[in-house]
Amino acid sequence: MADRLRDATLARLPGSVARPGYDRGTVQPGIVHLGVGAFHRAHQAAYTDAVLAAGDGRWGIIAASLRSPDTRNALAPQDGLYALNIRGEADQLAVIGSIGRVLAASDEPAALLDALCAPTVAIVSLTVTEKAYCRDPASGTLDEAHPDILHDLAHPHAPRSALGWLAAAIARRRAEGLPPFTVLCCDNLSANGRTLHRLLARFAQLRSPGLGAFVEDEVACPDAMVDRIVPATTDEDRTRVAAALGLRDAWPVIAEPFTQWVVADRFPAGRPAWEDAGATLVADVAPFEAMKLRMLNASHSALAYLGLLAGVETVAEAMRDPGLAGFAARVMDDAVPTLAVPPGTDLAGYKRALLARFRNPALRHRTAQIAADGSQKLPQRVLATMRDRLALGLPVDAQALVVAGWMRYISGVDEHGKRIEVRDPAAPSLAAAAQAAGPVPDRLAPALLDMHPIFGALGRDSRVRTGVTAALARLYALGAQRAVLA
Ligand code: CS2
Repeated sequence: MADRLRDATLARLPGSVARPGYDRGTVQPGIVHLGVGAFHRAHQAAYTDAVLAAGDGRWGIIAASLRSPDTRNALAPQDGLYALNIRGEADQLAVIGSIGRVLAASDEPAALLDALCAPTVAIVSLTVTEKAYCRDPASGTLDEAHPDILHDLAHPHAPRSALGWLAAAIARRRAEGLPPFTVLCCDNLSANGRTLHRLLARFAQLRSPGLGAFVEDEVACPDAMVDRIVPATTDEDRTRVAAALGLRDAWPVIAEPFTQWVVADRFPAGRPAWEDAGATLVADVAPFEAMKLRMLNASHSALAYLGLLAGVETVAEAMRDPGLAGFAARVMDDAVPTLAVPPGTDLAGYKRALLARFRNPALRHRTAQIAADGSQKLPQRVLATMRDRLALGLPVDAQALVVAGWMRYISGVDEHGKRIEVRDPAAPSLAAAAQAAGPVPDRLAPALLDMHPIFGALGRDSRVRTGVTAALARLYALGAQRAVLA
């Protein structure tokens, strides 16, 4: 079996593979990243790698997973190195060196807290997925009954949640007289920085009013829009990448060529010159983020639910069905009247580019991956557009069909009678509601729309109740591929 990718084997990579062009040994940790999944490694870590390569060695990353030790186990024996495989018309490989150390919070909690409290650390960034913020998705406020929040309030020095870790580190830095770090949310929430700031301040306040006020006044949480399609790595990918590297990499990441990062320029403790690596630093991220969530992520979710119900495995495959592809385009078009055009952007061009990205045949982005955690994703992707369209007096049939697709997914059986493995933090209560209602549109739609933390007041709106019930009836009667045409 081939040797493992690590510092000592880097020189053996073939010339075609890009690699860290800097001395990793002299890099200081300036960033702690929580949630070291594939997305972070294909996105922020790659931008930061370019900053290190340009000669600013203050911004090495210590990356931690809060749940599973798998990534630590894969990357620690590789000195944090891994391959980023860009797949499009051409195939490119680069070994990324910005992650100097990988931790698993579950078995190295003291090391993680020390890292968060290192004087050189100026930024803590996060990609922990929507559900890890312990918020009510409809209102964006802290779910104070969340088991992780209750746990972390009872055990503030042995936290489980991202909020718990941030608060523990901010409290210790404050006690030690160190300035706080800037907290950079890189998840697909709306107003992600402002939302995180609100959640963190509330959590800190529940710990102590003084800490709450400190977070409120002293901790900066800039907004950021992050974009790159990153399908989960498969064993086939591992084999292909190892063959190209001539070395074994336990966890390479796969991504599309496109990448975008729009960040609010509010970093009181300093930041890397990410703009030199292609990021856009702006005063206001809001229009970029709304465009991305409501055009890209909304149509992604549409393809995921409707495709999955029809038995379609990947986004590229869904895009080969003219009905589904047309529906994705319609979901994008429907968002447009609700959007402010971000500076330097043309929404028609953005849409064309999105459709081309979705068609990328080299990516196997599974509909099941995108369908997961819908209760946490639909509010900012689809329901926000629905609410704004209703306020503008515009029809909401397309959004209703996406919601209906999610509801049928929740029912746990696809159009071919095949069981769906529903992945959602609210799966138990959703499944109970779906089971009590049965696959009967008139009962299933209202039962799920009554879930207030997901739908809020929108679920009570008669236009929404009528529209979603009708869409669900169409979906059961015709199947997804025909329902999108009706
Ligand atoms: C996807 C996103 O899994 C999902 O829900 O919609 O991860 C999407 O691929 C990224 O946001 C693209 O930037």
